Formats: sequence, C-alpha cells, structure tokens
Amino acid sequence: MSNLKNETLREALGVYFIMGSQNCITSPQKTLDLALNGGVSIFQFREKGEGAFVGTEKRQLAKELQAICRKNNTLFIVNDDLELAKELDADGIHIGQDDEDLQYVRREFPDKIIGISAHTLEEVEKAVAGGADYLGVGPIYATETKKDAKEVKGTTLIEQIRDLGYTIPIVGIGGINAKRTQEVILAGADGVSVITAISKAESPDKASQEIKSEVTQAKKIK
Ligand code: 3NM
Repeated sequence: MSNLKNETLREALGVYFIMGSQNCITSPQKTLDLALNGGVSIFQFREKGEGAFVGTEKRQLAKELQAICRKNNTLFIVNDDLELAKELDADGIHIGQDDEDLQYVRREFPDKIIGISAHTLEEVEKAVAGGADYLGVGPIYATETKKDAKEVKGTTLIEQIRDLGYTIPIVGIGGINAKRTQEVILAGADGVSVITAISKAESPDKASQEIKSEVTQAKKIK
C-alpha cells in the first residue's frame, strides 16, 4: 500500500465499529445507520458466534450493511470470509491469526485493505512482513464479546510496537469505550475498534460521537 493510502487509512481508522446481528439489541441496519451518523469512520461486518446468521441470511445482511456504508461514504470491511468479501467487492478484509494465511489473502486481494489481529511482537513482525495494511491489537481491556480472547494486555503491546519503530496503522480492540479511548490513542494507536460500547448503547449515535470526540482530543495531544 502506498504512503498516501497508508495515511488515508490511518485517518479512517479513528472510530472503527465492528458488529454482526448477534451484537445488536435493535436492528443491525438501524444500529449501523445511527453509528455512522455519530461519527464511525470505518465498519467491519463480523457475523460470528452464538446466534449469528449463516448462508443466505448472512449474505443478505452484509449487502444491506454495505449499502448503508456506501451511502455514508464509509469503508466496509468483511471479517474472515474471503468469498463474501469477493462477492460484495468489499473495501477490505480482516483476518485473525487462526484464519486464512495472510500472504494467501494478500495474493487474492492485492488492492484491498487487509487487517490482521496481532497479540504478540512475533505476530506483529509477521503481519508487517506479510503485507498487512493495519493491525488490530488486543484485548486491551477485558471483553465479554470474544469468548476465546487472549489475555488482557492493556496498552503495553501498542507501546512496544511503536517503541520498535513500526509505523503500520494500529487499532486497539477489546473492552474499549469513550472513557478508555484516549489512553489507547496516546499509547500509539491510530484508532479504536469497538463492538459493545456502540452496538449495545442506548444511543449508538451518541456513543459514537463521544468516542470520536475522545479520539480527536487525544490526537491533538499526541
Ligand atoms: N477481537 P468489545 S477482542 C473481536 O483481542 C475482538 O483480538 C479481540 O469487543 C482481540 O468491544 C474482540 O465488545 C472483541 O469488547 C471486542
């Protein structure tokens, strides 16, 4: 990815909303619409876990959420489903360490945004060498959302990555809400990835607005 694209992506990662129908307390379409109005800058469709749609229902929901993103000029990323990402011509794909091999995904999607979750410095090194465009680093705080999440690390790994001189765009993930946002950005992240704090908020628009404001304030301090 060129430097120009890299800087555009860094900016877009500010408030990174992730969800699937299983994370929402009202309709996912409504939740996403409100979240985008509030200031979410990039969205990842992650239809995964207990109660998640599969097959046609999953595809249909993905299409509808992508249309909402397009209407709002917001990047649409698909979690760990290469076929769906290809079919919808998504803007990018996010993979975990146990999903498809990064180099294979890069070959399949030479021009798309590819994000990967990283939990150790070794995984970071491999992700950078393998051509990832951004890293999801976590879990920063305890999370109820991902049952097989790794040990909580706070912001230590993000700080280590930056101390080693890596400039790859980073989003922190895991248990992040508005109050915890500044700490993550000040540690060296470009954005915060959030599920529950937006998907289960009484007002997803207000929750997104608050997180956006914290990201903006922290970036001014940096
Ligand atoms: N990945 P919430 S933590 C999807 O550590 C995901 O890689 C994580 O959800 C990781 O904002 C996580 O509700 C769940 O805590 C984040």
